[in-house]
This record gives sequence, structure tokens and C-alpha cells, in this order.
Amino acid sequence: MTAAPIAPSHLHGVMRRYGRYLPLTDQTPLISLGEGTTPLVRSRGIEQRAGVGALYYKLEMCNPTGSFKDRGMVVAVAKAVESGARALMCASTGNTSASAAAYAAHLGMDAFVVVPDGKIAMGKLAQTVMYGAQILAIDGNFDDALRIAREATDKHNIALVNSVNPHRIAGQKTAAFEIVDDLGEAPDLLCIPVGNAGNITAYWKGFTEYAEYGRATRHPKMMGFQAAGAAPIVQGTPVADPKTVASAIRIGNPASWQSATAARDESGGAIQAVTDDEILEAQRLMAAEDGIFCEPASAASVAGLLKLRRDGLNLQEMTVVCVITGSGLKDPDTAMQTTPRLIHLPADLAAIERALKWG
Ligand code: AN7
Repeated sequence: MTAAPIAPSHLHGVMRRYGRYLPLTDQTPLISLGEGTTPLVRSRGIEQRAGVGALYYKLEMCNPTGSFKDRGMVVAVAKAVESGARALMCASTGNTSASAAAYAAHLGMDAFVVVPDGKIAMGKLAQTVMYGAQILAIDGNFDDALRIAREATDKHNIALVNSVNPHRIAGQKTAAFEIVDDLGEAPDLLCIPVGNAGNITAYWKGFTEYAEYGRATRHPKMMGFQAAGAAPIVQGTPVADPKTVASAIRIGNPASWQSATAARDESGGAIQAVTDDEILEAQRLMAAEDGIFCEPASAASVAGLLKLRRDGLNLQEMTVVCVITGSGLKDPDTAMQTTPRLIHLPADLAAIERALKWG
């Protein structure tokens, strides 16, 4: 018996929606876990607080594994299958490993993920465990992990699915297409966290290609934000021992450094640093004032926007998009350190009324 047809094909996945802009052939399998077509949500609280004309969140946490990585991973894995690969490998601060492991599971492939031991947020590790990947926890940081993954995939017949793989960038650029399709034009500013710098590279590619295809008449200024303790591009030199609460962007020597600075310069944008305190405050404000709970690395985009405002940039006439790269559920430990507002009580209304001073 053959499988029944599923949802209308154009609604299902980035390869079907944007295939004509992707490096697909007749041999590329059109796989999907339902990635892409994520919501562009208007802010209420932060928009007012930062005095922005219109502020939108591109909610990449709504992808199937809870981060933007799925958009590029689906294309990288499809191309790996097309080339005959049976196994995938990546280095990761957590989200890439979760995504690679999910698509590998979907296709019955083996996944090997190299991660810094003890530095991966709990939700990401839990996902990767459940998807059944082989987790190689090394005594080193992300930059060490990427070096090892490159060496391993050079030597053995395994596909490398980090963003140094151009198919990852090709898939991720579709997020920029969606923003333009939703707004009818490119925004004035795009605020985005920067770690290994693949995503800022992909968005810039997406915005410039869409303008070339006549889908937009302009492009945004690309505003990238690194954590202050892991800000090699801002400082202009690699950071040997990167440190930040935003473990996703704890990266000292980004692989896509050159293309990130090109995106910055060609767009007239900037790449700046935000402190851990600014990141955690932005994460809390977004949750409390906009109802959006993202992981710390994602909040770097909003921390950056608030910093631009404090530094005197007038945003009143601007349309701004902040890329919300990953879900807050990825990192419950950090969240519970930030806002513990539990009141422990016996199980009766009178005790609750007393605690809330309801007379
Ligand atoms: C939530 O998973 O590098 O600048 O190995 O997980 O494209 O690296 C994750 C990066 C931003 C930075 N937000 O994006 C990995 C990894 C979140 C992330 C970034 C990451 P890039």
C-alpha cells in the first residue's frame, strides 16, 4: 500500500516553498519535518519601549526542533542523501546537533555530533539524546569541536552539516525571503545574534538575491550582535576562551567571519557586543512584555536593539525585524535562575488569599 497524500505540497517545508531558489536537482529528495513558514509577529511592549515605528519578531523558534537551524539542515541533509552519504556529522553548541539528529532520524541515517562537554543547554541535549544521535562530548570548546568535525569528515565518508556547508546557507536564506514576502518589502534594520556567523551570512544572501529577483526594492542594514565575552568580530581577533551565558553563541573563531563582515559593510550595518546582563534583561523583558520566551542567544538581537536606542539611534520611522533564533524551552536552567517567582502554599484558597493579601 502506498502512503496517502499529505497537506498541499506548497505548504510543506522550505524545499517545496522556495525550491526554485535552491540548488536542487531531480535527484534531490524533497524531505521535510515542517520547517520554515514561521510567524512574523508584531511586538507590543518592546516596540514601545524602544520607540520603534514597527518592530517584528521572526519567530524561528517555531521550527520543528525549536531553532532556525532546521531551515538549512533540511537542504544540507537532502543534498547529503543525494550524494550517497549514509551518515552526518557536525560540531555544535546545541541547536545544530538537535537539528542534524532530527533529520538523520527522519531519514534513517547515523548522526555524530561533537559538542563541548557540559556546555550544552539541557533542552538541546535532551532532544539530541531522544533523536538517537551519537554524542561525542569533548573536553574543549565549540571551535575545537568544529576543527575535529572538519578533520573527521575530510578523512571518513561522512557529510559535514555545519554552516561551512553551503547548502546550510542556501536553506537558511529562505527566512529573509519570508520576511520580504510577509512585509511586501525589506525592513530598514535586521537585528540578529552572531555566533559562527552562518545565519547573518544567509540572511544577507537572501535579501540581496530577492532584490535581484525584483521581489524587494531595497535591503536592510544588517545589525549583528555578539555576546561581550565571545565577540571576536567586534574585537577584530579570535577569542581563545569565549565566555557567555548565551551558550549557543559561545564561539571564539567564527567560520563565516569574512562573509559576516561583508554583510555588515555592504549593507551599511554594524556588528556590536551586548553584555550577559543586557542579554538576560532583554530575554526577561521579551517574555514579560511581549509574551515571547526565547533562549538567551536569541535575546541578543533585542538587547542589541535596546542598546542602539540607548545610544541615541532614532527608530521612530523604521521597520525593524529581530530574528528570534531559538526557544526559551531549550535552556530552562538559565530561565529559572533569572525569575523565581514561585510561592509555595498549602492546598487551600484561604492560604492563597492570605499570600496575595486579598483580605
Ligand atoms: C539560538 O548550534 O552554532 O551565527 O552549533 O543556536 O549562524 O552561528 C548555534 C548558533 C544564534 C548563532 N542563536 O547563529 C550551533 C550553533 C541560536 C543559535 C546562533 C546559534 P550563527
